Amino acid sequence: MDRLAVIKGDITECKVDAIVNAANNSLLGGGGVDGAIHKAAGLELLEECKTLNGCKTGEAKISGGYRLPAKWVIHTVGPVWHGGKQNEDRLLANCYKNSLELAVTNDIKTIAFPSISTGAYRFPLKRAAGIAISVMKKFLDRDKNIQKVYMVCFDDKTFRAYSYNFL
Ligand code: AR6
Repeated sequence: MDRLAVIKGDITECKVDAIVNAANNSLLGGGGVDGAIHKAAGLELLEECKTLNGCKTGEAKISGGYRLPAKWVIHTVGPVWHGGKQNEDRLLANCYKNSLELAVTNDIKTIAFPSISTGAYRFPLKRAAGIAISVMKKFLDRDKNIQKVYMVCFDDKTFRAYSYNFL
């Protein structure tokens, strides 16, 4: 699968058409990768996000990238982990699926994802990695529009989890 790569790095520095943000339902910013993306993009991103009317868990919305190297930001909201019986697996899969679908709709060819829900939202890392990689592989198998998907891991533990599932 040469159209999918697992890398270690900072997603705000990725030179791709779109980066994905692990946002919250308000889309008005927060900590973690969300905070880093807003900081790097500048206040205009927040201004545009105010017009998007939030986002439901598992869904995705698109904005400009402003001062980021990426032209677009796709905002998706992962599930908060509540033990696994509140549809968390499906909602996480929907984040990846809906973000990729929105990318295709907007003619985006290269896209970078962070590890959605595995920080503040406490989704178990190995389980999240399995879901993410399987959704991305399945999507790329049937859709030929997207040229490259990067899974961008911020730390070693995350990198190991996604690399393991990638093999
Ligand atoms: N580049 C790539 N990955 C990053 C970066 C970065 N610059 N910074 C952090 N990560 P989290 P969540 C990783 O908590 O669990 C926010 O406050 C981080 O190490 O950012 O979906 C939102 O507003 C972890 O592996 O997202 C929501 O309220 C991964 O990104 C809430 O957190 C996700 O961690 C969403 O929580």
